[in-house]
Amino acid sequence: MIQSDLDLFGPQPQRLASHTVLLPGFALGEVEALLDALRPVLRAAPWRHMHTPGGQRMAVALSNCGALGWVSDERGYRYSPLDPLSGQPWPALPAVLLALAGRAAAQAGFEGFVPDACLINHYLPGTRLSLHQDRDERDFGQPIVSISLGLPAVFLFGGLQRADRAQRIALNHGDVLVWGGEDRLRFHGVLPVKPGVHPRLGERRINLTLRKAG
Ligand code: MD6
Ligand code: FE
Repeated sequence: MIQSDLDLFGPQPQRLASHTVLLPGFALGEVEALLDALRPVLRAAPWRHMHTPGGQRMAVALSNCGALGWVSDERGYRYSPLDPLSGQPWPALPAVLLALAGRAAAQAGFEGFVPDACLINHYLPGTRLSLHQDRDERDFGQPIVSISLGLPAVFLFGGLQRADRAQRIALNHGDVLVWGGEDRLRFHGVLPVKPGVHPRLGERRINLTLRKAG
């Protein structure tokens, strides 16, 4: 059967918009290496809940690795070379993450992507991420590579205006989403994560977004 022959190659990349590609299961072969690499990162830079400039505690817990890390406080959003909790530089970007991000970006048509920041988001069941744009990076010509682990989530993929209708995209364990070009400033968010227990990660979703921030 033609269908089962195709299945030998796994799920195919899906172009969701002109410069946005979902690579289903792209990270599955490297989950253990990624988790091994994240353990020391999270020991050095533990999960924390940051506050928005308006003073709201963010529901998502986060950390960073790489030369720059995304931080938010009463002064605003920005990338910083230092972890405000420790006063030390963020842990280095693990080689396995750098390599995976480069391969995913190339697969999606962005050659030569070398990220310098990885934002690590942690969701418990019920946690959501409200609609936002990623615009704290210096060069919007560079894509973002997003790796999803653990519980599934519904990603809201909107337009360039906050009020634009959003597509709903399922992001599952091991999926990689690459976006850039004219899609780079689309509004997006994550619906509340449904209760569940992931066989490898338990009651959590972890999302890694790799960026060229500086
Ligand atoms: C998340 N992701 O999936 C949050 N931003 O948990 C993001 O905010 C995001 O996945 C830019 C590009 C891809 C993303
Ligand atoms: Fe984002």
